[in-house]
Amino acid sequence: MPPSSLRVVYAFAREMHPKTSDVFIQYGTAGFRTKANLLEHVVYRMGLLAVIRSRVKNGRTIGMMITASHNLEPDNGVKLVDPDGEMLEQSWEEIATRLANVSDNDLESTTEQIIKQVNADMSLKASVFIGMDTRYTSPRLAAAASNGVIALKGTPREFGIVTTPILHYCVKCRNDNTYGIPTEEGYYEKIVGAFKTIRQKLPVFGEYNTTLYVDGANGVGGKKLNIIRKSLDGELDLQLFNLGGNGGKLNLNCGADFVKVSQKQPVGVEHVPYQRVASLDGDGDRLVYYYLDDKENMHLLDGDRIATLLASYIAELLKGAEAGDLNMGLVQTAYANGASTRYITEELKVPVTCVKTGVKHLHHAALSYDIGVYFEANGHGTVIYSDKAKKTIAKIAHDGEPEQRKSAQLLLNLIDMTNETVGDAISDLFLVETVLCARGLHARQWRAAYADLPCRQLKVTVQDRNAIATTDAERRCTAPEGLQAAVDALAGKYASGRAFVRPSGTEDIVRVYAEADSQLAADKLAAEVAQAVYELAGGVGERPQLPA
Ligand code: 16G
Ligand code: MG
Repeated sequence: MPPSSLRVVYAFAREMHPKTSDVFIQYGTAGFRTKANLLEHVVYRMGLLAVIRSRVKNGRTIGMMITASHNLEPDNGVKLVDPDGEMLEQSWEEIATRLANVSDNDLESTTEQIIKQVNADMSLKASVFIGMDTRYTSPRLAAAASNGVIALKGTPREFGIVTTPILHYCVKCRNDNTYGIPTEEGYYEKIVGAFKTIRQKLPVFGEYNTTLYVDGANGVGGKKLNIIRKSLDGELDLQLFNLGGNGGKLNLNCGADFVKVSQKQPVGVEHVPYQRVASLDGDGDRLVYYYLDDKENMHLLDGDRIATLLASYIAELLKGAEAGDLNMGLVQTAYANGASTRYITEELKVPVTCVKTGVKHLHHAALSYDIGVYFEANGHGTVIYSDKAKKTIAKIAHDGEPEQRKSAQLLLNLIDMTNETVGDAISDLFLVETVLCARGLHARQWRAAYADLPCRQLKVTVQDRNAIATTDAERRCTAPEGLQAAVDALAGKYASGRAFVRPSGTEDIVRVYAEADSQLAADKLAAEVAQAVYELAGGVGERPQLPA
């Protein structure tokens, strides 16, 4: 494409998606995320970048997802999905940030520079899949994304309202047709189809019951489960709450993030003692479970629990299949409860890697195992299987002894049920339900595997959150001076005390995490560390209070 045709890039910007704000915006852990009214020009420009990226990848399809996940309704965001359905390559984050922040007048020349820098052949075809969540600002932003794609003569395809993981899945399938059919229906066929197949083989027994309550966070995940529910033929009795009607607000006092962070039950869900409830986030890529006991105490089953449940079942099947040469590992972040890490290494005897927050880091680390199980404590995660693992399991399923074959075939069904591109609440929900059913477990028994250390998370507002620098997978901080020593001294006062501090990648705040052997101790430790952050890292606003 001759540079002169880049003029249309400017024309679209000026006429339809002008930059109206000078606030600097950064491509963070999960793309750009801020107030929706500051995003239109950013999303338009990401449409441009998606086309350039598609051409650099020889015309393979790139994804764009319009969502702000678990944030409240006024926010929105955009992230790019690479051809294999994974997050945008990290080296492009800086390019995305640059393109998002230049003035409209410099947009044409910056676009040209980027095309040169990444060596994109602009004569190639380009294809971009666009999805959005249920926010009322999403359609407008999706249109801006399409215009960006069109401005550089790429081909946009709009998927409408889909979960983030469905979009990732479709991108992957479009570029690798052995993975599945790149449509929402193709996704249901594969994932729900595998669930139904496995249910035929595993009769319901023991303490497992087929009723599952679901908190849909008033977002897209619950809506999709409502479609799936009708095709489940009674294998699973989904009772859905927070589907977005009846004045329910997206992620407000409900959803996976609310449940995990506040450790409170969501609004809008009917409560029956000991009934297990699955809570999704707004864009359907996180899942946590919980139940209330007869005194209304909440018992949370978070991403750590899901990881251990899945890993132990996969290990059992691998043993049954006698696929001993396949190694499995688990990837967590600093937020993983210390008790879970101990259980995985000492009881399950599965190796654990700890990495920085953000799916791209977990996914990357999980690739180093034949079978990598990765989960953040917040409920974002999946299982990925190497080609070697898939081939070995398929071979045993075909040629093995009868008992080996049975286990290997179950593993193949599990692989089909898994969205390997990214953490997926719907796929994870079916995986969890499969393991609970296979083992005849009640949620209480699932929870009995180990006892969580009580924990607390807090936020602190500071002048510049980047003043906090971390190392060792965010478990220690190297700046500002004296902060780590203060954290060490505070944590040392409590039995099983552990705490860390990190700048958020999605909000302009610093996060504090603490755990200890009692809830009161964890609450105190978190508050004391928050005070240390406030004092040593330039806190603004009210000083954090100690618990009464
Ligand atoms: C994003 C990340 C999530 C991470 C969270 C941390 C992806 C797809 N999502 O939502 O994995 O846990 O950010 O947020 O990577 P924070 O940096 O604000 O704590
Ligand atoms: Mg999400």
